[in-house]
Parts: sequence; structure tokens; C-alpha cells
Amino acid sequence: APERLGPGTLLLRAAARAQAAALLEAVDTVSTAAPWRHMCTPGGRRLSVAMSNCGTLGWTSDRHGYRYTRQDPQTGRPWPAMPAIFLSLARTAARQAGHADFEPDACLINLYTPGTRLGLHQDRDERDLDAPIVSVSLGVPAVFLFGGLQRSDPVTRLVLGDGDVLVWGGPDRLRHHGIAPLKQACHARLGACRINLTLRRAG
Ligand code: MD5
Ligand code: FE
Repeated sequence: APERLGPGTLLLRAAARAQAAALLEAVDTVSTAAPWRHMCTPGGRRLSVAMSNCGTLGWTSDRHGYRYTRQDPQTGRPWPAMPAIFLSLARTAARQAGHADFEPDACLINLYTPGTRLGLHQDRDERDLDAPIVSVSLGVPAVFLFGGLQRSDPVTRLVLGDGDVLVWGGPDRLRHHGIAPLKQACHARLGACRINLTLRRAG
């Protein structure tokens, strides 16, 4: 049964596991067209997470800031199309959390290797902050840091495993969150890696 982690947060344990092989095949297609890269923060630091995007809009960070673009700045081409299996998974999960018409136009794909981390932050580059966010974890488990609306709020630690799906909406959409440094582990398909899909309505 889905676990409620907050007023607008639902955890669907292993909900994507049956589709993991097809999801990873789609990730391969996307990352062939829009290769993994380490983006820079506006402050000039290299993100330890390697990223790619698919959908109409892709999340980008460089010296000029964070934003969504229609083209991959690295290839000059539009981001690869959103695979149908990403869309159907996101819609089904959002519906279970009470969001009837989720139409994601952006999927950020994050690749973690041992030691990769994602510092505490908020997702606030999207136009409509009322739209939910669906995230899908694949591969080795990671410790998710779930904070509050204030950066200084206490952080809850939660292990996200292969196939876990989370839906954030309403008052939880702007909570601070991050990923603790990935521990060494081995997953049958992904080896030491973790992949996270973050589906958003960005435009
Ligand atoms: C990850 N990625 O595991 C996470 C999953 C990112 C990012 O945080 O920005 O690429 S998405 C977690 C998330 C999204 C939106 C809201 C909240 C968490 N939240 O309110 O806790 O690579
Ligand atoms: Fe985030």
C-alpha cells in the first residue's frame, strides 16, 4: 500500500520495478542522444551527479544560472522525446496521489555513482508550482534527505530502493531535499549506479 510521508507526498514502494528493464532501455536511448554530463552551478562548482534530459524542456545549470531549455546546449539539438513508458508511469503514479491530469513536459535523469551526492535544495525552477513532481529510483539504494520548507528545518532520512516511486505535491512540493553520498553497492542491472527520473511540468 502507498505510504503517506506528508500531506502531499506519497511513496509507492517498488511500483516501477516490473518495468525497470524497459525504463532502463529508454534511459539508454535518451543518454545516447543527450549524453551524460556534469553541469556547473552558477557559482562554478561541478555537480557530482551526471545528468541528461528528455521531453520538450530540459533542466540546465551553468554559470548563468538554472533554467529549462528546449535544446540540449551540448548538442544544439532538441532534447530527446519523452519515452511513452515514462509518461504512463508518471501519470499512473500522480493519479494514485490524487493528481488527475499530470502532463509532464520535462524529465531530468540523474546518474549517481559511489560518492555522488545532491545537496539540500528546493525544486523551484518550474512555472506551475501546483503541478506535482514524480520521481523514480532505479538501481542501488540511496539515502534520501527530506527536509522542510525552511532550509534549517530538521531532515528525515529515508532509503529509496530500486523501483520506488514518489509523488510530491501541494504543500510538500517546495520542501528541501537531497541525496546523501551514494554508498558502494551492486545492482544486477546497474552495477554500482543509481538512476533517478524526475518528471515535472516545467513550462
Ligand atoms: C534524486 N532529484 O533522487 C532526486 C529526486 C532533483 C532531485 O532532487 O532535483 O533532481 S526528486 C526529489 C524531490 C523533488 C521535488 C520535491 C521534493 C523532492 N521534495 O519536496 O522533497 O535524484
Ligand atoms: Fe530536487
